[in-house]
Amino acid sequence: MTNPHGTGVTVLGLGAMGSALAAALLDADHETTVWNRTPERAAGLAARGAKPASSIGEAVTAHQLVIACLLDHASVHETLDPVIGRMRGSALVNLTTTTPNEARELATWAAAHGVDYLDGAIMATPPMIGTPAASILYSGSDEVFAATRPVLDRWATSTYDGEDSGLASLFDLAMLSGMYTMFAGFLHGAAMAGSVGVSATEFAARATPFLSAMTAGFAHDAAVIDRGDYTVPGQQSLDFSDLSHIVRASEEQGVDPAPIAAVQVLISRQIAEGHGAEGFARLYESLRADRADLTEVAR
Ligand code: FVH
Repeated sequence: MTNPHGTGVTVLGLGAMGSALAAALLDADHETTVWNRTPERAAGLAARGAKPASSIGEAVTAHQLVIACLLDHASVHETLDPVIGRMRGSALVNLTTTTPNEARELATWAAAHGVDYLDGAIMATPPMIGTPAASILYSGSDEVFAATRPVLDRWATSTYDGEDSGLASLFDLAMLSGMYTMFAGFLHGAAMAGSVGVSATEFAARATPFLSAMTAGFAHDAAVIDRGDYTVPGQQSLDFSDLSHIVRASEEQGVDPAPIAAVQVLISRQIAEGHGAEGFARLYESLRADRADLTEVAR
């Protein structure tokens, strides 16, 4: 599909990530206009051939494809509210991290101003942009996704998750939730080992192969969850998975048991509801969005 938005690109936001995105476009000889709230940050890119816009109005009217890579949802509105009326007919690809509902709000707001909206979630760090290791998820306008692939593919492997603008963000944040919880678990283990003088480096060397091997269990648990039958033989039961001894050991070593105690809460909840003989994957049921008792979970 040819790009009705032309080949030139405007990049708004020249932080670590926005600068990496703009640099990759310059490397691929795209005409690139850049804008940053603090204009000095455009100097390095200008030296490489980018055109710094002298105002946000000039930036969003320079090209019909506008990329936003700002801090958060509020900064997107703060930047574009004054000029959205001048963007009718343009495509806005927003790579700023937002919640799914914030992405949907931006899509609705953009549509009300005649702007096609594609949301993106970057699964990479700035140095990875333009390398095969980078991945970016997209959702929202399929027309913008198809038309701008030659630009998007300069940065990363591009995956389109559907027309619901919130989906890219949802997958991003769901994966980050898994990652941060895993890292918190690792740090808790390191603190336990550290309580007897074991260095974090030594603990990491011992924990990495074990934890890596354990991720093979994701697919098994996923199959159990999707079948909805936690009684399938061969699973480790919740009664067997009681973690109160790890909580106790952590306290005995003077280490805050918060990460493992949170898991124990989920286990205890299922055992209390009579599911102790069922498999560990049943914790999923403790976390389901439709559980009324979850509305007060920490924000
Ligand atoms: N860096 C990373 O590894 C991650 C990878 C995953 C995706 N994130 C998201 O990308 C967005 C930008 O991240 P960043 O790394 O470029 O962030 P900073 O270096 O802190 O730059 C922030 C830019 O946002 C501008 N900005 C902040 N507030 C406002 C505002 N109210 N109005 C206009 N612009 C604003 C800031 O401008 P300045 O401070 O230089 O004037 C920077 O250009 C982000 O959503 C990550 O979650 C990156």
